[in-house]
Amino acid sequence: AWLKHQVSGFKDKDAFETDVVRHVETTLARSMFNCDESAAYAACSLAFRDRLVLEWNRTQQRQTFSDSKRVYYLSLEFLMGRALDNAMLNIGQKDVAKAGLADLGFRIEDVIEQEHDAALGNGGLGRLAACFLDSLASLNYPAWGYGLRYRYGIFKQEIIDGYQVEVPDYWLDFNPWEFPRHDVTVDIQFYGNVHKSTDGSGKTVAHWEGGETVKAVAYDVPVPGYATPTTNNLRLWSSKAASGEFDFQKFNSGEYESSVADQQRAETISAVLYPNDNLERGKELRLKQQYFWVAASLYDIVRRFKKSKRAWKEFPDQVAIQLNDTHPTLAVVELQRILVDLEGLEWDEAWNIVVNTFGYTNHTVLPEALEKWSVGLFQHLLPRHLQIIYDINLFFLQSVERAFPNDRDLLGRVSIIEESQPKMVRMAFLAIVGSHKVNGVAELHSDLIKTTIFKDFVNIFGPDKFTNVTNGITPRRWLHQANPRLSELIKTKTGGEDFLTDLTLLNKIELSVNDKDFRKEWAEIKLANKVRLAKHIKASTGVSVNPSALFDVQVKRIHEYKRQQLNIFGVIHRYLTLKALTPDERKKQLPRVSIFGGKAAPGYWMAKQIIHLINSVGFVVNNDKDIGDLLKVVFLEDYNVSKAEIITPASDISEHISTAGTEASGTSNMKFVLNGGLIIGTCDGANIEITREVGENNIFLFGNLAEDVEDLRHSHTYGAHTVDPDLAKVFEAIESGTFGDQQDFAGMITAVRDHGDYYLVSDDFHSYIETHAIIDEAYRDQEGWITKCITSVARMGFFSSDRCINEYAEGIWNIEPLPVDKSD
Ligand code: 26Y
Repeated sequence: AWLKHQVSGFKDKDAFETDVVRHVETTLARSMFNCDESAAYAACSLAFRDRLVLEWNRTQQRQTFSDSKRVYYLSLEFLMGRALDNAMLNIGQKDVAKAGLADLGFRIEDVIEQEHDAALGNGGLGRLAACFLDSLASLNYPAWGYGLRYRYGIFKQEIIDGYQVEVPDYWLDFNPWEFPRHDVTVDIQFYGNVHKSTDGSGKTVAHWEGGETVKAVAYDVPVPGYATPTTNNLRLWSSKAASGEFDFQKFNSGEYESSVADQQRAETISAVLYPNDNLERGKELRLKQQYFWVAASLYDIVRRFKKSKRAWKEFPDQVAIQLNDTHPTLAVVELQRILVDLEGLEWDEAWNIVVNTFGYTNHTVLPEALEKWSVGLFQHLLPRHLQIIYDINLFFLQSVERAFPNDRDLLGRVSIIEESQPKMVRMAFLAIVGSHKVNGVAELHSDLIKTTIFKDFVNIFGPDKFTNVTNGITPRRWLHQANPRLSELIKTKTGGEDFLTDLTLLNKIELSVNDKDFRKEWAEIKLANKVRLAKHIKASTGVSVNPSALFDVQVKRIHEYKRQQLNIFGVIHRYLTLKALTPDERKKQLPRVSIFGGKAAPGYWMAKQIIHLINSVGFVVNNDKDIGDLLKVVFLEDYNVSKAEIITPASDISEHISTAGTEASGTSNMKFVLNGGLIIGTCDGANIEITREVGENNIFLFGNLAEDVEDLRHSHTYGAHTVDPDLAKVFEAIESGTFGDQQDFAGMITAVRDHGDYYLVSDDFHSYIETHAIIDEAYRDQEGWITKCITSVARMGFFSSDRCINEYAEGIWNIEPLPVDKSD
């Protein structure tokens, strides 16, 4: 028992307090008399961190000694949010902290609030990576995340006069959750030239020489599992000038300025997260980020493997690497380079290892989001990698030619090099060729990639290489942490906390769907969550909203394909309809609050126009005396993970209304339903599987199907495009200046009316409006509504990221959990 493996938490609240006081007085060098909330946050975090690091070290030792296969999740984005609340809950000692902090004069909520979100991501893809890390640790899988330690995360959004303004997110001022590893560094090379020579045996060897070198420094973040001692590692790389602080030679020879400039240029690599989501811009610095991160991570992974003294062919038995979208695809090339150029393996032997090591997850079919890099840029920045890509392509095309002789069109279509002007490297094709499995993130999406963008590759490699792993979310953060009262209530009906590690146990609450007390408590919790959000709305926008109104929420990145414009046009339609009623008729209407949130990429003009229209509509509607509480429209500034934790539990209806076939999965749809809200949505992404699970009666679907989108688009271009009559009235209102200068919104209208309505806003408008009317009627029947909500939550077990991670582990990574023997 002297080596007891369990989370060594605090014995009691007094032990916790002692540690907090010690950190305030010694680590922070402050006195308890002037300990404010931010110092309390710091000390509380340090106290919990101390507990975590012990388990973290043990976990790493256990994984090393057991010699088991590990998965490395490579993602340019990890949207982690806050760490303290999560750590307290996963260790199971939030109540201890709450009592201890109360003794010291603090409310735990205020202390938690002090933490700056770790916002190293744009949206769904980055948050998915964070949910995966939580599940990997909670399920005791040997796993590491690898990413970049951006000095600036996603920008902070301010709304000024109805417009988005971007402010830098400097989040590293005080971050107790990261550990700099100044001893773990890797030199990363860029530019230079390739020379070939012949070795003793007559073999040609490539040497990549010259260029510039930048240092990668590791920063480690502990990732605690829920109710397990397993604490995995997230390693983030930070860039630094290779010569140390300054180039001393330059410094001493009087070139002080240029030595500083070199240093700054090196540090620029990890300075900022690119804020585009689903829009590729082809910037050199982004390719530099990708190589810097991939090369450092692979060096680290290979170094660890080499310590095991195994033969190279065993590499894929020890290592699985998952590519989160194409952003880390250079890893395929880099591993091949390490094996062939540095380790001297034969090409074919090396390539076998590479392919068996990698898996690739695709997150989009949108053409503008598919990564391509110009051959010229590659030649300049990574000359040896370009040669290797050409060789990979050559051998691949030769194999295609053998299997499908004389099909030149096919060779052109699948070539990793696009023969355009300029020539481009197609990263998705490289990722497919370099991986043993390719997966989409929801059933419809996985079918679509097989029949559209990757169709030829299904013919070439066979259908088994392509698979589906439907996304999931962690119920720890998205139920237990975000909605503690609902979690407590569910616990009483499922017999304990096991549902948090086996979410299918939620089905037990369906037995209580008619239990009066249960339903009453359910409704009270939803109302309390709405009251909380109403307070946040008041504080951040000044608008008072009625918590008993129907809360209709759309929070996600602003993008034309996600169709926030459809939503706001629908809101305008509702406003016009209300205005046309008599005061008596109005009294019979259902009060609603339309809540929007989300960031627009700084260069995405149309997305910014959408934000401006939402705010302009809000300004008019919220101040219209005829309307009162019947309709409020608010835009919540700076939507992020910690705000999602307040917003998600407070929705009655949330909107997942992308043009069918465009949203790969969506994950907030899962979060809203898990928190007892219903969905209005299109037949797209995971909405379809949510419908399968919860039943058609418990979701509000509308709109055209994916299979019809192409024909509809065609009919716009070649036929006369008449706008839906109700939508035409909305346009009239905007154009007559009802919401301010119509010029400000002209682009949104012409996109639909004159430029082919690519996203089918007009085609789906009628069905959208009708469905909202159905929702009003359904909501009036509060008892029926609550039944729908409870039934839906009961059936959401499938959408746990635990299920999802188990599918990856079995079907793609071939890894096993490393059990923790409590009596060890
Ligand atoms: C190439 C670069 C500009 C780029 C950067 C970020 C491209 C894409 C992205 C982010 C994509 C993203 O967040 N995709 C979302 O992934 C989620 C997780 O799988 C899906 O649920 C969601 O439908 C998809 O849009």
